[in-house]
Amino acid sequence: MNKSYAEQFYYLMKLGRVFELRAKEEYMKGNIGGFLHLAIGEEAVHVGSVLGFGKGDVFVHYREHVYALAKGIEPKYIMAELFGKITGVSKGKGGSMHLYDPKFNFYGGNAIVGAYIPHAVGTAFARKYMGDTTGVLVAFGDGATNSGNFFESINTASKWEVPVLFLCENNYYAIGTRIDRVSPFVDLYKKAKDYMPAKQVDGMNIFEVFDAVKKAKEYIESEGKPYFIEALTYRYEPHSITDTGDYRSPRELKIAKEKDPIENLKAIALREGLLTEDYIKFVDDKVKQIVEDAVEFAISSPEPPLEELYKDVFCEVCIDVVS
Ligand SMILES: Cc1ncc(C[n+]2csc(CCOP(=O)(O)OP(=O)(O)O)c2C)c(N)n1
Ligand SMILES: [Mg+2]
Repeated sequence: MNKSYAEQFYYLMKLGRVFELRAKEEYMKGNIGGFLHLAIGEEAVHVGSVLGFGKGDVFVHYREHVYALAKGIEPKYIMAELFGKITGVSKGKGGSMHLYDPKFNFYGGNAIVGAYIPHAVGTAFARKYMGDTTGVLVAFGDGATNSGNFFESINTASKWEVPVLFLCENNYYAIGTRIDRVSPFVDLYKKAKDYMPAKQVDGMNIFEVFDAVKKAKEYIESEGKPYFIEALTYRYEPHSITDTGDYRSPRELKIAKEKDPIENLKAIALREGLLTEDYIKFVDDKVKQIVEDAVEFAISSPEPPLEELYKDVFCEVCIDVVS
């Protein structure tokens, strides 16, 4: 592992955390409406997978702010989207669950559990069909692995040899339902292992996530076949901002926080000489400023004008076809 990666890991994980904590504050003030799902605690999976995957399309769920930041979308456009402003990445019409920017190969942001897994398989199939070997990354939760979309996708990707990396974030809960209440086994890579190579990694350790994803990417692109990774992780916040989270004991939360992915990275990187205390301080100050600027930008941006209401709702080509 080189220094430059460790620096990017720290910068993006810290940016993600500060961004989300600030978004929570703004939600409480009433400046952000709708839903807000925070990924605090899961940053090693979100940042490590995007950087490990490198170039390629990414499809994710509704807990996607950190994925979007890691893909390179500017924080101010994400914050403005949360505020419902026209300068937002989806023109203020998508909100927190629908961040989307094809310029960054970032295809969401999807509110429906598991619904976009087949989209990722279809996209990877299309790329392969057209002679492009670039693989596709799709991330989803433990809950999504109980859906029909998930099983249909792993079946099709395996049979048709589609280069998709399936990344399951096992944070043990689907809203308030613990995984052992709804799945016959809790090691979720077992759901895919008869279809494709499948492994489990420590999702609180960004080095482990990064390495596993990088190797998986090499595999899917050289073989043209799928791969499955289960990352064990934990979300510190309740499912969404309107959830009480009281289905988890304070003790369970405390134990999870002892493995904090940012503290974990700091400890390893300082020990190995990959980060310095000065760099950490520099990043801590810088991300605070970036996030404050993003909030300022969001507050001062206008709301979408009325005439935007029906734009981007239907595909223009499709409208031509049916009219
Ligand atoms: C098809 C569908 N069913 C139910 C819901 C309601 N819902 C939203 S999030 C969620 C839990 C998903 O849990 P998981 O896949 O583990 O992801 P996590 O929230 O833990 O990241 C549910 C049931 C939904 N959005 N879509
Ligand atoms: Mg979950």
